[in-house]
Amino acid sequence: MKIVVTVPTYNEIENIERLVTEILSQDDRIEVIVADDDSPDGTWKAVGAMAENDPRVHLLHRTTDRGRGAAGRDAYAMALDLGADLAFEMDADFSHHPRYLPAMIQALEEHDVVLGSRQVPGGKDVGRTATRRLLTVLSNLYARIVLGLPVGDCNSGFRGFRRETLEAIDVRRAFSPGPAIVHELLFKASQKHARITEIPIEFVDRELGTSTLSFKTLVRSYVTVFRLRWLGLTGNLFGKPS
Ligand SMILES: Nc1nc2c(ncn2[C@@H]2O[C@H](COP(=O)(O)OP(=O)(O)OP(=O)(O)O)[C@@H](O)[C@H]2O)c(=O)[nH]1
Ligand SMILES: [Mg+2]
Repeated sequence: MKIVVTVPTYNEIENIERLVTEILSQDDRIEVIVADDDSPDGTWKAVGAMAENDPRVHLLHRTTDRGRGAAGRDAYAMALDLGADLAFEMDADFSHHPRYLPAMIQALEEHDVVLGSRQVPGGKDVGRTATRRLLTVLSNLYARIVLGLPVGDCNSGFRGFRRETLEAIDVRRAFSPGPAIVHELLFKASQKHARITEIPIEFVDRELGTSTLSFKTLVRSYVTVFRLRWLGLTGNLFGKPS
């Protein structure tokens, strides 16, 4: 069985080498794809050097169409091309700790999608300001209600899919350029009746590196959530067959 863990990165030089090493140490079957958008801090160079010495490390160096969503989509496409049976994604800043991967891998024996979740018993949001936590809770509630998602933490960018589910939702045609890709993939999977489960994680605030989250990105994500609902209602969520 091949397991691929994808990590979108933008300026994560302070985290990436340690993160990739920790991910690989969780399970011998894991390979890692880092999808970097030509980070000015040279994250892609560090990953390129790791990839030269370790066949389990892959660099997806993107130089056009920058964005968290587009990078995530291309990373899943590459995971499928590599023959992944299970494909995961996680942030590079250690908010998502690799130690949860074994339990998430196990969860995919009985489910199609697994989320690392702050919103189930045992899950936590550590080190964030009260304002930031409130923002998370509200945006989560918003996405849950608008999209009717049967999960607690639909904002979670720490998740895994079975190959068949990524194929069923045609992940190569995901259209959200930014972070709303997490809602897009989850909504599409639920529309395809995927069995979704959540395992509790302690989500720890970024210690090193800089956030890419801006007010503009946030507002765009809210608009995308609404658009997703509209596309779902009008039967256009999956587009026309290509
Ligand atoms: N390839 C790529 N990755 C990105 C881009 N923007 C963000 N990322 C990565 O996506 C992940 C999540 O971004 P973060 O900046 O941590 O966003 P956040 O967790 O909402 O914000 P913080 O709380 O400040 O950490 C990280 O691994 C980033 O490096 C982008 O434009 N392209
Ligand atoms: Mg983060």
